[in-house]
Amino acid sequence: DGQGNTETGILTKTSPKTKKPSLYKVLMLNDDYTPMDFVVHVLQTIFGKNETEAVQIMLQVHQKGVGVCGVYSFEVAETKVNKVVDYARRNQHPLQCTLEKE
Ligand code: NFA
Repeated sequence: DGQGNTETGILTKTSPKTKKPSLYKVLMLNDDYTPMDFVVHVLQTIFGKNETEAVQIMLQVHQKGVGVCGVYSFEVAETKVNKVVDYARRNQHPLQCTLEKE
């Protein structure tokens, strides 16, 4: 119960130190040049979306200018952003992603 064990009479302390990690949204931004198929492919390979989900997110970004690819811990979110931007660059597409604290 956090203060001790009532059965044995031995008092223990639970550590108050652990915290739930903050969560971060990975946002994808629209541009006029990146092909829709490439965006769908990125959403499937880097964010683990199925074809239907990937197309929905891609269309949301295309129509609204921004969309949520997923919500992750800071480290995972940052790694995914870097993977997207790097993979897009290597394919000469301007596709951009950013992080936003939830
Ligand atoms: N707007 C891009 C096009 O018309 C498609 C796109 C969607 C780009 C989502 C970036 C993000 N080819």
